[in-house]
Amino acid sequence: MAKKPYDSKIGDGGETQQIARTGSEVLTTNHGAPVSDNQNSLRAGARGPTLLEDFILREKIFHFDHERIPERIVHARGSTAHGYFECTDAIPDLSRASLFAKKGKKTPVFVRFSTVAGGAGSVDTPRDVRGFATKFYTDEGNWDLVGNNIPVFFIQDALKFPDLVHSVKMEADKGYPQAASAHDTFWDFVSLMPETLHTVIWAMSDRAIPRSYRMMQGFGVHTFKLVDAEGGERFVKFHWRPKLGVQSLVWDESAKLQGADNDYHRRDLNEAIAAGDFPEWELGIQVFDQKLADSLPYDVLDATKIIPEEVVPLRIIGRMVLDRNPDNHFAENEQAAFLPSNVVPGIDFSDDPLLQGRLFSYLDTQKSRLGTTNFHQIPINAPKCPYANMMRDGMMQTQVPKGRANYEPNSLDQAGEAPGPRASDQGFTTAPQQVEGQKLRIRSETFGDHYSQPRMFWRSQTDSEQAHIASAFVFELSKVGLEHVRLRVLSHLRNIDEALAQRVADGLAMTLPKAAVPFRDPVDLDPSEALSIQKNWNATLQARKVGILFAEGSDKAAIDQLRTQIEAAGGTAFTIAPKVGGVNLKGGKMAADGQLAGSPSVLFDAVALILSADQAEKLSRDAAALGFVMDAYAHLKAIGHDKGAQALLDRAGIESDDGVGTLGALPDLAIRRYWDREPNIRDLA
Ligand code: HDE
Repeated sequence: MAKKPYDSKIGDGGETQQIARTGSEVLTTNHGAPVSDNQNSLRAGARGPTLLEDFILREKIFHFDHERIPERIVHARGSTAHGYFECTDAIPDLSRASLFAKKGKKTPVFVRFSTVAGGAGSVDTPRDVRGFATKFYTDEGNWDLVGNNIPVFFIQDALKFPDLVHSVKMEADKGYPQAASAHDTFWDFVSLMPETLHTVIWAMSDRAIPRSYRMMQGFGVHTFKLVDAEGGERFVKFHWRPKLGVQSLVWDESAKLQGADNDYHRRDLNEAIAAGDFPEWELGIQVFDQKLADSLPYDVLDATKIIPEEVVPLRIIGRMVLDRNPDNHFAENEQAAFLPSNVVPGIDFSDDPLLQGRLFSYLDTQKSRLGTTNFHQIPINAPKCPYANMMRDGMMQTQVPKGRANYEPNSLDQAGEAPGPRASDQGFTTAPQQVEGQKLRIRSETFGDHYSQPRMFWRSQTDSEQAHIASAFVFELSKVGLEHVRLRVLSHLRNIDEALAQRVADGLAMTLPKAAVPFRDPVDLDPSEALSIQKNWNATLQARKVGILFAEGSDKAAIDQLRTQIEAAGGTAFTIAPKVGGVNLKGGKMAADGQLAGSPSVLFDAVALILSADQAEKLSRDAAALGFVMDAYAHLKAIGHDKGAQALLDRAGIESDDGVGTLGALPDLAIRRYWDREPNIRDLA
């Protein structure tokens, strides 16, 4: 074949090769015209100007120029997956929702996990609340449960949402910090709005640095209603419980992960699903009536409050399995539109003022982001059940309705024409509710206690978790330049817990100010075991990743054996060597999954060192190897090693403890972190 100027050169041999074409599909323009040359624009002569008539070039560049759509104002960075919900305990007595009607009934779902503050291209592991939005494609329409991994929210009234978001996003003048709450404006706002404190203390806890999307709880946050076939209604709160249990990172690790792997959570989700290791959650409900609501010392319509599981236990009614990765990020992530107003018969809203505001906001935002009222026709958003109405036309309309019945009522059927859809007795009905009162801008006094629940949260944590919370406050406030703001935060912490306030003040080297004057005096609520991650740790190797460091002369049999043991226990083994291509070992040659400098130990839950004495000596003078070991130790991870690795451990200053052991012990050690080690290696507040 004659060479063309656009033929690419490959290899060193100077041979040329036609750009690979696979498949038999013909490349066309958007309007279907076949394209003969996708390498050269139309020119007047080989070195002359490009011609305006080149519709192929113009269409391609025009489309490219408009590829981006506005990112979400919050929750811009997200990761998605498809799967199904299966009802495991039918509740027709509580709700007429068809997805809960029968044990074993499956409903397709689509989930989007997200961070809140950062832009779409930001990192996965900042300290932040995580979104947990689920779209159930039920046979009576889409139900979107648009929740978070923290069961409470910062504010009580939707009117404050723009202020909250402005304060946490990059500061308006500087354009930084990206994806971080550790700056003046956030702490200024929250310290002036004590209703934020409950969510703030959750955000300062390890809940805000999850290990994996697969290891997060999800919460509907608001109180909703379940409505049965007779119209009977009860209050409900929705909870997702991960099968793997809740696990979190430690702060230094999450900060370093931002350099090691921006896509840490997205990759974890994608790889797990691709490997057939399908993430799973249970759906639990807390159901209660008005009488119980009236008996509580807080208002169930206040989204800054939880109802502890010890007060209203969870009833598990289903499970969700995510078993399919998206094929296309844009179509199945950027274009996904979740709306809390998407409910189905059997599920209804409460009067929570934050929820009421959300019902408006999400519909509105889709028009701005997706550009058309017809965003529901985009495949990811479209119901999987039949839908029909008399809404017509608009930008990007893809449907071609037949006939002229675009109004109702009509009598076109009497003329033999299709009359179009009609409302049905079985349709969505709002449960009747007595509403009266003066028209006022007012907040109920029952929303006025801002300290009791943060106190309950603090007192429900282990010593180690409390130290993390206190240290997180110190870290964040250390980045706040305005001293009066730091003092104001301390004045609130005194009302939550004096010891917490004192620790944070000591950590900042500040003197405690007077306590803030509470609107309502806090009360001591019983601590709730369910609120601690460490007390509920699911000790398993399932979904945990072990990094195995080896080098020239390492014992191949030991590597193979460890890998087999880890995989048998449900974990993943990842090998790391100074060179990836393959090194000579005792017992054969082996390529590594990752190169040492690009595979720091923050990427793993535990590490193994399988090294000859010579190589351990050599690596003990290599910063990447030392960092690998020191970080694993500092991040409270199990370390298994053979005798040869001792020189590296010694140089890294590793002291033996329960988490440091032989290679044989590692699979058992790697199921948890070693919180007891922490006071020896980190100065916590
Ligand atoms: Fe959102 N929120 N939000 N939010 N939210 C959005 O909707 C909003 C709130 C949550 O993966 C936006 O489509 C207001 C609570 C998640 O696509 C926007 C208020 C909770 C997601 C919006 C709240 C959430 C969003 C941005 C106060 C937990 C991501 C783009 C009244 C229960 C969904 C979009 C996804 C997204 C508004 C409060 C969770 C602007 C006005 C409370 C998980 O419409």
